[in-house]
Amino acid sequence: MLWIKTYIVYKTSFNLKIENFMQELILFINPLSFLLFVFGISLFFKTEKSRNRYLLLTSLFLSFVLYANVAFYRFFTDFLTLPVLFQTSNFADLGDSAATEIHWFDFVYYIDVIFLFLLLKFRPKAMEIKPIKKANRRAYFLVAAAMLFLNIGLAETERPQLLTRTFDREMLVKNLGTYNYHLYDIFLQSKSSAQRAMADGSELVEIDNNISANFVKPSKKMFGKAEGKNLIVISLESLQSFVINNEVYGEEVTPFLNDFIKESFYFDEFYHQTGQGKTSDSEFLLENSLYPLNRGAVFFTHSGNKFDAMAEKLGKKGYFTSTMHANNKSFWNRDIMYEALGYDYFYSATDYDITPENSVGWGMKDIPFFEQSVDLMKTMQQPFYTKMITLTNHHPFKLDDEDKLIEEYDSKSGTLNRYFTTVRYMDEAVKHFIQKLKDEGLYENSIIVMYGDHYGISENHNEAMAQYLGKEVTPFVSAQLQRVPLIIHIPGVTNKGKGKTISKVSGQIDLKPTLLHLLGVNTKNNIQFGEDMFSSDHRDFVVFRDGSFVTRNYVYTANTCYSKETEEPVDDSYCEPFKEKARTELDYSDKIIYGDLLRFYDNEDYQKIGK
Ligand code: GP9
Ligand code: MN
Repeated sequence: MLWIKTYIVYKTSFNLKIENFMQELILFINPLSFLLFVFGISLFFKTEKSRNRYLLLTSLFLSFVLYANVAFYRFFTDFLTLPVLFQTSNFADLGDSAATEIHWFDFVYYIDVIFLFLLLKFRPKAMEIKPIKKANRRAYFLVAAAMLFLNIGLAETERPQLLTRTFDREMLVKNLGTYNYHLYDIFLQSKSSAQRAMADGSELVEIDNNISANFVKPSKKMFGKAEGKNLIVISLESLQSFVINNEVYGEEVTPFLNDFIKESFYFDEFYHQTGQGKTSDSEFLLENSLYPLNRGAVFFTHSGNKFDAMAEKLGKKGYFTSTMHANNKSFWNRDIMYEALGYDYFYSATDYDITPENSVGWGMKDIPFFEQSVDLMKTMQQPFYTKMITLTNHHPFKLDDEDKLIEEYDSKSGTLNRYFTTVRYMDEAVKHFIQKLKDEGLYENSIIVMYGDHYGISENHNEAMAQYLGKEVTPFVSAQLQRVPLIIHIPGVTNKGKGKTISKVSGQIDLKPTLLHLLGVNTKNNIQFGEDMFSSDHRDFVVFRDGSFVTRNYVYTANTCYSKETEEPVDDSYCEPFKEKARTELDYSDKIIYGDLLRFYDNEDYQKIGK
């Protein structure tokens, strides 16, 4: 009964997008494995009375969990997570809103429990069963385990890396079921709580000393150059540098950006440093100048941490801070994480007018997204900082015919072939956006920063990529392909042809100090691993999340040291001096996140030990 009820609740009380038969099937079977296990425990009970009591209480408890999600969903269109329940600041809001979302007719959510209760009371005979043999019990649990593996197997084909990447709660619930999802959530939470509990402020001292010793002074010329201006950061989905100033069959892939670069600072040796958390990892880097994690998305695993984010700092400086992204707000746990980063507001799917006509693939198309965003921007208090996240240039790179502005490439990889067309569309969208900013009078008082969030073409497409590039994709070339464009436009500084290409080896970790310095905010005592990219002291060095790194002359990847000049392997000793630095940085950053060390930063005890 609970199984079928859960499925009915899925279909009636949550808004789960089901795209095909397989997804429907997974949804249908997903409560089963957990319920079989939990109710299976009753087979061990010696007396009928205790067994029945166990069944009834378990049904009641699980129905309550399901119902709590329903009530929460009514208000937040999201599923419960432990951090949400335990974040004290959420609690007051929660209580209030939960109360308004509870109705008398909600007893139907317990109808099976009521039925079970009545049955036990008035027809106990119907509940009698003979004691079960050991072998049968074993067979029962074998079936339950098989069910679990079937479920996980199907989910894995539908959503590869579901568990390691933990994309979205809706996806977890759709694929694993509410009950398993809660178990998984408890597991994630207890793991990070344990690591957090074991940490103390003393670890921060060494890290802090190391960071202070390596602090790079801001460029005198650029510090405060854009003070008081709005900051518009655009995360360009899956945009890699190889398409910039490049063509497909004689047509430019990014005609607008190619021009815009000439009116901006363009960093052509800038790398993404993301891991499994993809877009969210790039946001994490931008905001904190810390590395994301080796596995999983830090947005999910450590949203309860204390951070010292750019959004919060700018907020303190009087900026109105927001993110604009026309997607489900719980994707990458953004709604929760943005609170921790100190954003004032998150313009998500519900703030946009999204229709089937203006959507493709993952959701709202970039052109209408930008258009509606500028309208929202007009209502913002100035100066503002807003981060916009585009969506159309996302795998599988699908476009409606009318949006295809150039021809697809022709190789064995449909993904790469289509990629050029969606990049071209995104370029067009940015062009419209800039025009609209000008029309609305926002252009001249805003600095505009654009960066590619992470790669779009994975190594699975090396063969097609080699065909396009006209050379083999060696590990060296692969590392070079992790370059993403970074464009910084500062009105009055870079316009009218005064742009400049800067070829410093740098990465997303450098964004926070660079941008804060431009806006006149010092970062001297900050815990950060990035360096001001305009400073002449900035070191040519970038570490990838997997430990690979790039220096001015060398690339270290796949356990091999490559010379940038010859693109060939060279003696390991050339890379040796940087290995230690790469390892230490990643290690320190991980320690900060796992131990939630920034919570000690303002703390008096820390001040005593530390400074
Ligand atoms: C989803 C968007 C894409 O909201 O940010 O996520 P990705 O898969 O690129 O991380
Ligand atoms: Mn992305």
